[in-house]
Amino acid sequence: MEYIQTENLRNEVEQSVLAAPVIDIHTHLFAPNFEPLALWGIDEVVTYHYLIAELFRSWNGTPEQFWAMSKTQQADLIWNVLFVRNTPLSEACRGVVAVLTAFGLDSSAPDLREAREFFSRQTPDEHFENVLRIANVSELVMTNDPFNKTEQRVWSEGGPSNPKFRAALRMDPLLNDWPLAVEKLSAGGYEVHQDFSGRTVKEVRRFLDEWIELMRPLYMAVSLPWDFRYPDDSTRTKLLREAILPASREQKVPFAMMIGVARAVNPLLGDAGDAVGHSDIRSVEYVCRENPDNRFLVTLLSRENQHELCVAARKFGNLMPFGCWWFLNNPSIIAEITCERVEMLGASFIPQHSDARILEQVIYKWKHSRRVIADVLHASYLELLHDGRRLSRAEIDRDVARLLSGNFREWVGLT
Ligand code: RAT
Ligand code: ZN
Repeated sequence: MEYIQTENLRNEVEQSVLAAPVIDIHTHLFAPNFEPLALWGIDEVVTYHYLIAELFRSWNGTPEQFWAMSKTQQADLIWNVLFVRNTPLSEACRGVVAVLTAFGLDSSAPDLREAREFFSRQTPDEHFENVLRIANVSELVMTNDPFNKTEQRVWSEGGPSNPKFRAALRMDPLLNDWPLAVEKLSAGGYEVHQDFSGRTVKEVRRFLDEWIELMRPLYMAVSLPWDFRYPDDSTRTKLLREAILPASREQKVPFAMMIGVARAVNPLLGDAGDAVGHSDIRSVEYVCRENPDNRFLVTLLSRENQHELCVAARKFGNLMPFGCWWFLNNPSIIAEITCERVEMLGASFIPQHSDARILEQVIYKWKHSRRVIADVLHASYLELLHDGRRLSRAEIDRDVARLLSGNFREWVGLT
């Protein structure tokens, strides 16, 4: 067995992390045949909602003025304000720069003309493959809303045109807006009632089973508000306990909880108007304790919750922490979270997901995350060498493979 010398360690870890294909376990991307949901191209990249939020830090217009513009005008404005009149220092801005650079485009350009010409020459099927190849993403998981009309059409016609796009059955309407869900379920022929009377629970279960059969999702998922409590006397607890968790258990489809959103603190900004709140880790522990035969994927939005999540994962083998979500997806915070996870959990977690909404974003989100993950692993291995352990490249590759794909594959039973 050949062991790694300290001076070669950085190189070996970096090579390993760059070479390992990743499974991107949570995105908002869609295969090309989900058009118009499948977003790609420069105008989409530049009007990402993270950048819309940043526009209002440096532009004096109003949200009403912004929303009255066409997408092209919005992109031109954001480009001018955040990339020409200011240095694109923020993580979301830097991401656009990295995407342009990956395609050999000039990120210092005064306007988007050259980039628009480039993207208009791409054909979706090839371009999608090309982007996934550049990002070294082997498979990715979409966010699939069974109440969406386009989704219903695509799934009834046989599902994604590209098999690398896997499904996640998103439960938000059901768990976060029960009156609306009752309307939609009733319209779909399910016999459900606001007060849960009659066949309601059975019918919700029928709805879930039918969509699991159709989509073959790798997991079910919900984003939950920061003040989520379990159990309580809400319809959410009832639905979880009587329909969703039994379905998840019996069908062996893990349940993902993404907790910590404060929705629409500034509703004028649309998707850019959400914020963060501290969540209750006792509720996560309660769910895991009450349902030992269920598997959970959990990510929390508040930085202050991350240590608690690591502790909870040490107590519950059915809890898999994942990703540095949304406002946490910044290099300094990814470094901190990944470091504490390695120190408390070894390699038994899923360090990151991209949350990409626009195809090309996987290029920068994974470029940036891989770099931080490599830094953290390097520092951890260095400590291990100092403590006297020998280390081979095969061992590093084994850890990296677990982190970037193996843990998820095993958790969801993906072969
Ligand atoms: O990260 C985001 O783009 C958010 O707007 C949300 O989509 C969040 O990731 C979610 O899945 O709810
Ligand atoms: Zn998301």
